Amino acid sequence: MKTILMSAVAAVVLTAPAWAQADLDANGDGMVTLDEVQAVNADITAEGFSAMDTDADGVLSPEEVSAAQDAGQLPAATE
Ligand SMILES: [Ca+2]
Ligand SMILES: [Ca+2]
Repeated sequence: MKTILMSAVAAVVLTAPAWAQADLDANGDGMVTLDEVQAVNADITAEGFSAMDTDADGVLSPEEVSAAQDAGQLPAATE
């Protein structure tokens, strides 16, 4: 169990460098949906989400999350 957990953590670190959106990505699929954003900050509207979703694919990539955090549109990582 511990080995599996460590492997999962290592995989996340290797595939998603320089973004700490664990608080946002509730299901751990590497992308952040509107539902996941609103679970953290219910004040974020669909319009606000669209503004952060710069490539308009309906989910926030690590880069989009980082940009939104830099712009103050999302809460910064807590770790
Ligand atoms: Ca997700
Ligand atoms: Ca996107």
